[in-house]
Amino acid sequence: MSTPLEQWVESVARMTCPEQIVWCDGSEEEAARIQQQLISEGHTLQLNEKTYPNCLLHRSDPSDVARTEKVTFICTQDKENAGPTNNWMPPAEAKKTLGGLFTGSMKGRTMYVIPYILGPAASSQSRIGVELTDSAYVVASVKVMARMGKIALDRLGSSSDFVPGLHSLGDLNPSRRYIAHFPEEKLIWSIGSGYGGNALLGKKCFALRIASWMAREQGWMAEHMLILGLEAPSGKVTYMAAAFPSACGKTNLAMMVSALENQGYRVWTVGDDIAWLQVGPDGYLHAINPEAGFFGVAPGTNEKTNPNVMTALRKNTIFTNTGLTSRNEPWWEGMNDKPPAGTIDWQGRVWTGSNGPAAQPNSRYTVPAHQAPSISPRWEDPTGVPISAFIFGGRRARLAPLVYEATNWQHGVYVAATMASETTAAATEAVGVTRRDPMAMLPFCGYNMADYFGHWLDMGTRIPHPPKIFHVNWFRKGADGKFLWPGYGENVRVLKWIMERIEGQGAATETPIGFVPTSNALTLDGLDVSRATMEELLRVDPADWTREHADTGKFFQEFGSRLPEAIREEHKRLGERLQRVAVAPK
Ligand code: OXD
Ligand code: MN
Repeated sequence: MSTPLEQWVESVARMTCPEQIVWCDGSEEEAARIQQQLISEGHTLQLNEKTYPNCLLHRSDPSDVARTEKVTFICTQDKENAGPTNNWMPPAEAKKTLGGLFTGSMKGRTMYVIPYILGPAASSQSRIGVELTDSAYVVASVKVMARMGKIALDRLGSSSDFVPGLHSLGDLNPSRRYIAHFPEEKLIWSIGSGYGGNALLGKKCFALRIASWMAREQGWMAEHMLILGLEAPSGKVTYMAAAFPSACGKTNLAMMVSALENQGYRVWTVGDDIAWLQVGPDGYLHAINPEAGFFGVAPGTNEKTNPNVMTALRKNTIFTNTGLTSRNEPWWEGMNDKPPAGTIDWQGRVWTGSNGPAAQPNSRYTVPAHQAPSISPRWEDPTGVPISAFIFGGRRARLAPLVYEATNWQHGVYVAATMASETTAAATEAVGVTRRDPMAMLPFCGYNMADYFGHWLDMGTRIPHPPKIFHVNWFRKGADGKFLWPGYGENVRVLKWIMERIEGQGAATETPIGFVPTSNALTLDGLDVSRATMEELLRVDPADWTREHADTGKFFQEFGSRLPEAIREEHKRLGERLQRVAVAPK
């Protein structure tokens, strides 16, 4: 008798017609074979064996370099369940359209069967997925990003409890590219793209879109969040999870070298992109990192912005779409001043400076998490780490103060639901436009966002010791257009204040938007930021916030009557508080 997995593999093979089927075991021998396969295909190079041992540079099709949200679909029976912020297709139509493209799509190719575990192998919070793909690059990447092969197959046994994900490169033509999710069936179909976020189905597709649906059904949370631990001089570690839209510095924050290390404050990395959270027997929300690697944005990464990752990526790393120096090393804008002479750009052309950047703006490194010097000793703890704070943030040149604290869970959910950010290169849409991005989940929520807000509100009633909720903005600019806050390792000063607030300390003033630190509440020793700049960083401008309030009101209208009453109530209260300060005598 064949297992449910074997039956599914057979049925997919009948549709896609691969030349051969390879079941991945996750061994080192297999990894070496896959590397050779990639190199022989001609789009992947081995990097300098001395300075970047066991590292590859992969060049993707130039039309296939980022997530394509326009062709990402949530295919629920009822359109309303996908909600106004997702693209929707009826499941039958999606099966027909994509089925047509999958038919015969693997002719002459190998179909790899990749069983993988999301989360620590020994954790009951972990889940199993299986990806079928005709891309060797996907196999090599999943090896870094998840626990894959025999370990997953052994855990699965003959069970049907896995999320199936079917992926084919198809012909890479953007007009025949689709990323379809069937949350009711817990199924993923993706065709026409080899880019990580579209093709590594365990990442955004399963760990966020499908998992967010499962989490609501089962009473847990799947969030687009880093997880870090802030160690205090006493040795106590306070864990925090933070959500920022794509390419807003989650990886850098999670791996930060603290500017207050000499005072005994140190940051430990548990995860850099996704958190799965469940209420533990101790009444705290416990987070695991479903991933085993970091798929980070390369440009802008350097010894100052993220020294830990610069150390981590010196071995066993896959670089995608970076430049290549004549020493056979990767190079990207922001690594140092200027590419060395003879650098080849991400499309394999000699870099001249006038034909675009050396590295594609969304070029990436894929690196095993355990290689980070900052990796937490608890990063694979099967029970996860207890979360004391949620931090939300975005790029806001003007509006939001450096940090503020929500007054309670319901208000915090409202703060998170009203998040917005200026867009980046992580998706193919226009860069630099302000868009609403609740909980940084806009592209990743697998169901109606109004119901997702409802799930957050509901979770608040189920967590005996809920995390406190904060909002940060590292990106505020002065009148001269320059960033006011130095960011990176200095962000630990904000984390320290957050930790103090959790402990019932940390000075703050109440404003219409929440608690903002007093201008002397942050530890600023050794930092050259004037008092005036600090005041500007912490300023809450009622006129700006009144405009913001109106804008969020418009966004919320999209959800009609499905928007939870508690969100409406918080919105109304913020409006009233803003009005009160506007009319208060100076
Ligand atoms: C990512 C993203 O790759 O959010 O993590 O786009
Ligand atoms: Mn992300």
